[in-house]
Amino acid sequence: MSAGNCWKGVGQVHRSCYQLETQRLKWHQARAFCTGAGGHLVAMETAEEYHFVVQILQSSAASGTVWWTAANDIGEESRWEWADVDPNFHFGHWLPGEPSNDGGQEDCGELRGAYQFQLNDSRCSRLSEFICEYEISK
Ligand SMILES: [Ca+2]
Ligand SMILES: [Ca+2]
Repeated sequence: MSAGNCWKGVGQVHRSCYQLETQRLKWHQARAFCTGAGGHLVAMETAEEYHFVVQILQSSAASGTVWWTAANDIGEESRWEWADVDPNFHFGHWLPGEPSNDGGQEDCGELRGAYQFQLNDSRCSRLSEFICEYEISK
C-alpha cells in the first residue's frame, strides 16, 4: 500500500486514505496504477465519503484539474458501478445533465473543479489525474 502523504477519512463504513496522483493517465491505466499499489480508484459510496473527497480536492492546489474515479459503465451502457469495489452504484452528485454519454463514448466518471466537483462521464481514453483510495481496515 502506498505510504506517505494521504488524507485519512473515517466513516461509519469506510476507513480509508486518499491520495491524489498528479500524473495524467487514461482511465484503465489509472485503475491499474491504484490496484497495483494495493488500493483502487476512489469509490464514493456514501454522501459522507463524497463530501470528504471534495474537501480534499478543494484543499489541493490544482482546483482546475480533472480526476478519474472508479465510476464507470464500461461493462454495460448506463449501468454504473465502482470498479474493483462495488457493482452497486447509488450516487447523487452528478453534474446536472450528466451522465450524457456524449458520442456514445463516455464510460468513465471524472470529477472536475470546473464542474463544482460533481461527477461527469467522459471518454476513458482521456488523460487525467486521479485519486487512489487505500482501505486501512474494515
Ligand atoms: Ca456511458
Ligand atoms: Ca458527459
